[in-house]
Amino acid sequence: MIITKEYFKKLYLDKFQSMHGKEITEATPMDQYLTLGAVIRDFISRKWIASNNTYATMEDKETYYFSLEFLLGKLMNANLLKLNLGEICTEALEELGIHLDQIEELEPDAGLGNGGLGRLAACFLDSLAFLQLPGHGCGIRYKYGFFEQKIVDGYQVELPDNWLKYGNVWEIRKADKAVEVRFGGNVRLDQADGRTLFIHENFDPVLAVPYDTPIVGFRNNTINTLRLWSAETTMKDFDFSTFNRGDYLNAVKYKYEVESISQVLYPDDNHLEGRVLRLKQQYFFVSAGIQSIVRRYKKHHADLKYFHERVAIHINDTHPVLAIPELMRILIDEEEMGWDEAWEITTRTISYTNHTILPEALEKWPIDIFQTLLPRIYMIVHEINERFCSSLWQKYPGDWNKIRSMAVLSDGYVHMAHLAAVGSKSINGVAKIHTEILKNQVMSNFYDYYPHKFNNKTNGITPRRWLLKSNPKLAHLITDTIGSDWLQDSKKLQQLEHYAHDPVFQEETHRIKQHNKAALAALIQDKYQVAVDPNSIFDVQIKRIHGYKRQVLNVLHIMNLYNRLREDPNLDIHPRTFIFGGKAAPSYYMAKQTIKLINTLASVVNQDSRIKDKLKVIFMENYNVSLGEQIFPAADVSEQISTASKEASGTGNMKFMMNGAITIGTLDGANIEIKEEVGKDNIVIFGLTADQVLKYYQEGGYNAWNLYHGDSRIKTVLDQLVNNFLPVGPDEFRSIYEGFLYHNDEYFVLKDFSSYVDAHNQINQLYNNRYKWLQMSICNIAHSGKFSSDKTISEYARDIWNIHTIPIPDQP
Ligand code: DL6
Repeated sequence: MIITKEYFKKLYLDKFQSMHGKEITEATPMDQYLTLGAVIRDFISRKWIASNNTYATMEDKETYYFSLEFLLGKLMNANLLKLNLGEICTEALEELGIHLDQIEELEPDAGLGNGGLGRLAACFLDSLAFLQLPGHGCGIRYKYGFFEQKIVDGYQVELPDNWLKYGNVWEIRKADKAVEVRFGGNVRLDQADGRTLFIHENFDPVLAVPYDTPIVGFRNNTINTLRLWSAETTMKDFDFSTFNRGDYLNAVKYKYEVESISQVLYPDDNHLEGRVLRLKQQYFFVSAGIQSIVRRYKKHHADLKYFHERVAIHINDTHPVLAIPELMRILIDEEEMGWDEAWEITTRTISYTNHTILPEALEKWPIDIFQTLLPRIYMIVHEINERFCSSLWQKYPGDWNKIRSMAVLSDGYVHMAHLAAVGSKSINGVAKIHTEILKNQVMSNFYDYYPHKFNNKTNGITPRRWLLKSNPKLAHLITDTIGSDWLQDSKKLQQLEHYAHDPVFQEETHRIKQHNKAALAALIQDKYQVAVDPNSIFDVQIKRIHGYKRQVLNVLHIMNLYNRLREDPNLDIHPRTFIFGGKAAPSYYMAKQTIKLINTLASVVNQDSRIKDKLKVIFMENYNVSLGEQIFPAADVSEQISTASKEASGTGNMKFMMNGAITIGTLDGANIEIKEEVGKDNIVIFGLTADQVLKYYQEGGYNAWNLYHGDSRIKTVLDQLVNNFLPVGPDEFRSIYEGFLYHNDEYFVLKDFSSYVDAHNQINQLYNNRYKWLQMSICNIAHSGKFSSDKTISEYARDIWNIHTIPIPDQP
């Protein structure tokens, strides 16, 4: 159906009246936003129903991506793009005196994730729908998303992210699909018909209510579903009969406790948060999700023994690993299946991705807490462990150390990664090097035992959001140059290689980059009253603040550069603007001090007129998906400087590359594959390799003290942290200083300092050769298709899930 401007206007006006019951002239911006959301939803609804009907009746498999995090960002503009309604909508609204970009501003970011892992889940959903694959998300509808970051006096302050304050135009509450999830209580054994029954009693019931968000396919008819669960009480509010004697306070307390399960996202990645509430969250959404999948399966299929032929369940890291015992529980306790058959089905249904090798992030739960909260699930995990350990005994008789190191239950803990490895059919890492480290170090015993389960799936990003939406001018230039096929197949971006040396294309690319930089400079001026020159090199590090990501290495290099400029203000360098953004986990002291350090340095450097504007430092507050969409297109240099071996993959590196930034990076995570793809001349690599780092760790580290004394640049910048050079007390950054010298520089910052400085000098030289720089930049864009999440998801679909393209028919 052709949608005309007039038709769109009519839809909008009708919807406005029916929703708000007043004249359009009286509309508030929020009315306008909500109306447009409802109009777009109407476009989606028919396709959504058709997609669900098609999936329900097809003879094929669906996949469910279970994740504690989905970092979606804003959806309005993205949905308009995907429905190909952007232009018509903009023009129609203009005629009504409404500016689309202004009302889009009102949409809150759906920030239901911490960073890489949650954003990856969002890109994967986008690609599933793009590829017309039947694949859905399952997670938690947090009332409060990832906290809002304010910078006060240079420090991070956390504010709640009340993203649902004005409702959510995209979701639909499905109260009729609610299920009960049970916590606590005890399990009584009984016998019936020669079977042992496991009767869970005295539990606390929690009602899991699903809210469905449509995941719109790009210019096709597919609409998949992201189902997010919200925790509610099963009783009616203040149902005093449940609380004998009308115990008002206990009723309120109980309601509060139940609702707290889906209240807030834990703001920590790469670090285990060992609170019971977190375990509750994990079981809550997993149990609700699996119950609803089994229910849907049974509606259309008679026999559960073919469940794994119709359903694939993927667990995004170990957070949803209780999917394994929960599916076992349902098959055994509710569907009366025997253990062996249930285990066969479960282990053919579930697959697992590992996203980190940091030991502090590997989940384990004290057995007593686990058993008290989930008594029946614990019994199942116990049985899984018994059977697994006895099969280990067959293979490694007498090797107790090995068996203990692999057991699901050992040393008083439930080891979630071990449970995932035992109960999944596939275990994948997220970049080649990461998978190798998993196979050869972190999970080497499991690799020895289950070699067939291990495989690599290098991460990817969606080009719809990270190029088409965030950098429309570049997207248009690409389409004008090579045609629009790249929108359907991002590998086609490679054709841009032919234009890497073309002066006209180079100039156009440059013009767009300058436009994007000017827009970011204006934003910086507006928000922070700092003038940054769009002709300076925009050198960007935006990601979570973490020791291993080494923002501090970036800072030490800036301090060194600043020292050189102070000594010689005529130093021949191209002016640089260093831009940082990222949130620290609220309880991570060193990360918070790193933010304070960046802001302190910025306050010194930005005011120093002696250095003639050759250096600026900006910390951009509250980095989130939407801010990223403004920053990636404006970057010249992408900082990917983690300690080699520590960054599983990284996906920011791919977003920068797709927008033409040059990577300065270590041989870590997906940087290695980016280098392979663009060639060594189109990336700047420095620092220790993963093998060297791992060897140092085995040997107990290196001697940072000697480096400090042996390199005057290092000594100067470290001393400047504690000698009143910065306008803070001498102890403000002492912990950072001592981390290097007295705790032996855990992340090898000083060890990599010298080669990092050299790499930056190389960046400076390269940038000064505009022809060479633009050629490198275009080469990066051309090769970024390799890192499209479409490619990644095609591989998951083919190798792990065995799902297929299911086109959804056109709707009248
Ligand atoms: O796989 C997505 C993303 C990787 O790109 C990052 O390298 C990695 O640090 C991140 N891992 C986590 C760990 N959370 N847990 N568990 O966020 O995953």
